[in-house]
Amino acid sequence: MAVTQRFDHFIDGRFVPAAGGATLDVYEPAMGSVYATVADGDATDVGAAVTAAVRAFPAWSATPAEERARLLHAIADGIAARADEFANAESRDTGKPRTLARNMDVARSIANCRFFAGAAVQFSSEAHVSAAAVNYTLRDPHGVVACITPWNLPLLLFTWKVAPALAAGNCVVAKPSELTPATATLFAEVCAQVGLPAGVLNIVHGRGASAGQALIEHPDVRAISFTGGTATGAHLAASAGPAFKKLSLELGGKNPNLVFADCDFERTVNESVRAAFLNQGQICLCGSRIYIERPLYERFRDAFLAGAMKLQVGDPDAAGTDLGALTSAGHMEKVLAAIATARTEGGRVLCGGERVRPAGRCADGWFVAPTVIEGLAPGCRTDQEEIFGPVVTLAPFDTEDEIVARANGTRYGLVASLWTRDVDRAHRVARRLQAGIVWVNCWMLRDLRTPFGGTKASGVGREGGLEAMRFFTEPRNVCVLIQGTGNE
Ligand code: TXE
Repeated sequence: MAVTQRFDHFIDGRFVPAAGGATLDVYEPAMGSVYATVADGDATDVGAAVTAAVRAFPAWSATPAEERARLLHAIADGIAARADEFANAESRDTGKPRTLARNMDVARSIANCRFFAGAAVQFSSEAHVSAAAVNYTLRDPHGVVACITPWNLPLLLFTWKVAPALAAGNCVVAKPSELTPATATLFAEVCAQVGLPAGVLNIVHGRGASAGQALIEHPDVRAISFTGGTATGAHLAASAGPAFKKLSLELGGKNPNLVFADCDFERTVNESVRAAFLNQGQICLCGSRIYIERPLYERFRDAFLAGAMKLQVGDPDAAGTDLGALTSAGHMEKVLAAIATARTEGGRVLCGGERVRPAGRCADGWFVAPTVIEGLAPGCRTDQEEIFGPVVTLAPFDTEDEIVARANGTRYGLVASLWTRDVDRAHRVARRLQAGIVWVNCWMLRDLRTPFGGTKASGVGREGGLEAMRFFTEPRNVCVLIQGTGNE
């Protein structure tokens, strides 16, 4: 296939190649072939981007919140006007179905920009009044902040970080995943069109170990918002911690899905299938460990299997496709290796378990069939490690205590779902689960005002709503004595 596109950095309002001229290949996962190149940035490019951001900061931070909000709405309008183009680019770059890119990634990205446009003008700070004094808290933007994003939801997570950073008055240097640079480039085009001042948003492409590392080490970068793998998050914390940079880390998950026998059966099965396989299972929120109360086990398993086997795997451009390709060949190999491990651990593969080669143009794409496994013992690797693909395990349980312990028994703590009609149980179990988010009788029902993030190895800090605005600002308390009250 011809290489038809080139994705450059966006620095100081202009698209520029890497200073050293290096590029990386960008693959179309559904075809397994190269379709574009992307700038392979290094410390020189990061330096230029940070310099532009530092220069832009005084004017941007002094820009009235209403004007920052207006620009974020204009960016949202710009994405909406080109929604199909964004969706096609996201689908081609990631391998996900085009309709999913349109209905989830692009729609949520528009919502992210609008939501934080609102936050820019509605953000307020606290006052603490005592007999002797009034304390009030000023919240200033940090200056230059880094937003580092992964390949599974490229535009959705990019806007989830960049929009609040800009809303709070920061200038941004963003580094999208080197695997999926396309929609960040379209986003930069929109920013330039709507008149976002040069240097306010800069995008440096390239590998994590070079461009990403230079970005987190740059002394003028005061805060880092990162979503990605847990190992990379640990590395970032070790690099940025000694420089006392503010860090938000959204990392992996191994999320339990607890199905009680009194659940709304049909809804639970349908939503559990969606939770397991949406975006090819490549969402940190996916429910990959399904535990079913024993009296319901066989009925649930059979219905779940039927649902999984109905899913169409194939060409992301085809209207009926449910699952597209995984985002890289390396990741596909990792997922297939995890399935092999499950087999050696005694797991029975009930469906899937292998690569799929669709007929036609996608025969060399990186597709894996929806895979359902049962029969694994608690504590095995498959029950512990994030697979991040279309692979789910089923196991029965007998008691509430037993299942809470098993649900909590991994190093992760991102999200959990539980399915029951017993309202007391719902509240009781939700309180005991070690997770940043617990969904009851639903999955991935998002309200952008709520705190979003995980505990344990799933991360540090929260995004969403005011949490994001607080992360992207530095509080300064001002204490004013009131003389003459007799309390001074
Ligand atoms: O992500 P990385 P990887 C999980 C999933 C996956 C695993 C590894 O299990 O298999 O993580 O994925 C940048 N300094 N998730 O290795 O490396 C990198 O360039 C600065 C869960 O592909 O974490 C990219 O932009 N930046 C996750 C971003 O970090 C660095 C989503 C994420 O890449 C860097 C994705 C460095 N030293 C994977 N090294 C989720 N929580 O949703 C890398 N990067």
